[in-house]
Amino acid sequence: MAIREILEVPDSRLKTVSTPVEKFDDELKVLVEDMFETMYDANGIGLAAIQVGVPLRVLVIDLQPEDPDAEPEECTAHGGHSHTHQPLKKEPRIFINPEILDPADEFNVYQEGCLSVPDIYADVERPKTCRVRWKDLEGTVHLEEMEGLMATCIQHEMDHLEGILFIEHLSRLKRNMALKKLEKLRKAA
Ligand code: GNR
Ligand code: NI
Repeated sequence: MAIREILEVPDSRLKTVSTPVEKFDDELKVLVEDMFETMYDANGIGLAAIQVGVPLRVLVIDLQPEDPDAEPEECTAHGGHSHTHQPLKKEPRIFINPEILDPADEFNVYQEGCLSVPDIYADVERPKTCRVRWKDLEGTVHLEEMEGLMATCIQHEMDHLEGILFIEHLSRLKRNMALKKLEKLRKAA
């Protein structure tokens, strides 16, 4: 397992249209493992393979819902003072060669972020629900109706497979403001 480098704008590789997986082999399993490790390390809820520079139609998602039954746990991770929070119940999901079917006519607005556009958040409108067909690591086909954050997230990830970033859904004015802000944050860092 390894954490891989996440590509950031304006890296032109993020504009690649990714190609379908044809070989369901050990190399694919290693890619998926590394993608999960990279995503968890970056505190993301989803990751497309192109974000680690691999132009294949592979997505990982973990919305990490809080486990309501779990005991709060002690945490001293962030520089000293101890506090408690609910531990996260991991719910890793793998989507290979995913396709979106029947996007709803009704739209939902969600404030999105992207690991490839760090520290920028903006409202994006997308179909509220959709059906998704995909393959797992064994090549078995699955079909499921998605709603809520999962519908939003999988559509954000599907965009990556077409070389599209969430900021491309914004008006030119808002997109330029976001890119200027990113430039400024980078200079300050
Ligand atoms: O971590 C992420 N959060 C997020 C929030 C709202 C909508 C989509 C996302 S996906 C993003 C991780 C990422 O960049 N995936 O491509
Ligand atoms: Ni993203």
